Amino acid sequence: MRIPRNHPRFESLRIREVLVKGLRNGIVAPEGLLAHGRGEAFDYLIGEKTGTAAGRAIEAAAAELLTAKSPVLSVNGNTAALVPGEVSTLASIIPAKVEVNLFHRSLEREKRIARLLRRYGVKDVLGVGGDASEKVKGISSRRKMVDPAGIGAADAVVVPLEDGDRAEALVRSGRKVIAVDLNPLSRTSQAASITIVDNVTRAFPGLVRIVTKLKRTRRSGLEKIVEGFDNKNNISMGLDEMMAYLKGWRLKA
Ligand code: PTJ
Repeated sequence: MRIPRNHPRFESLRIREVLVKGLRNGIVAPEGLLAHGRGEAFDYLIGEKTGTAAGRAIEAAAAELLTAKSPVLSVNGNTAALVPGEVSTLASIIPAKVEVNLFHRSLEREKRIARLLRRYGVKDVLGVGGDASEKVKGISSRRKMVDPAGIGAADAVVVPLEDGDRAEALVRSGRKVIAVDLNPLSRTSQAASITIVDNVTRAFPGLVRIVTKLKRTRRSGLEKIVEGFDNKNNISMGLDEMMAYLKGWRLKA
């Protein structure tokens, strides 16, 4: 469907169309549309913008990724459909590896996502088919299989639109987990080391911007940013921002 540019909900409708197209092209799982619906509802509650707390989390995540020895961006269907270019740019500027890791696993979809990412410039897409040969302990879903060259060897993993089990297991394994999740109450958000409560469509361009800016910062400066970040406090701050935004609506009524 062609959405008129002057439609007041243009961006939201555009994103929906991208996901529907992704579903038709075998990139997005049907469940991905439902997950997006939940995400959209939370996006409404934060005013569909990157708040101060999310901005802080993006800065801490950028610093974490720039100081990690072996950072990995984990990509699922929704992320591949929504921000393929930003995944590619971010991977090259950090630099980080890119691994396909699906909750609703299918070889066909893994291959399609890998092809899409390669088209956007990712040279080496990990985790496809038999390449995901290592098991992460404590995950019951098929997401447990990871690439030994990617998440298997990673010390920091970016997990957009994640399910709680894997986030918890990755944290337990000693890895730093950076979640992008619009729901601040999800198990993923609560378990992650750094939680970016923002739409992946804003968080990834934000990460690209801040990583580019911090790339020239000394390691000690980056470590200071990471050490000064408290995830629980930051999530609370984000919830306060959300409530203040909602209160604004109450006064309008
Ligand atoms: O491609 P697959 O097979 O790996 O499947 C991907 C989905 C998203 C279906 C799978 O990971 C899943 O079922 O996820 P959940 O458990 O529904 O969690 C998704 C979380 O992402 C929810 O908390 C949503 O609020 C949130 N979310 C949805 N859309 C966005 C989002 N967060 C950030 N940006 C979004 N655009």
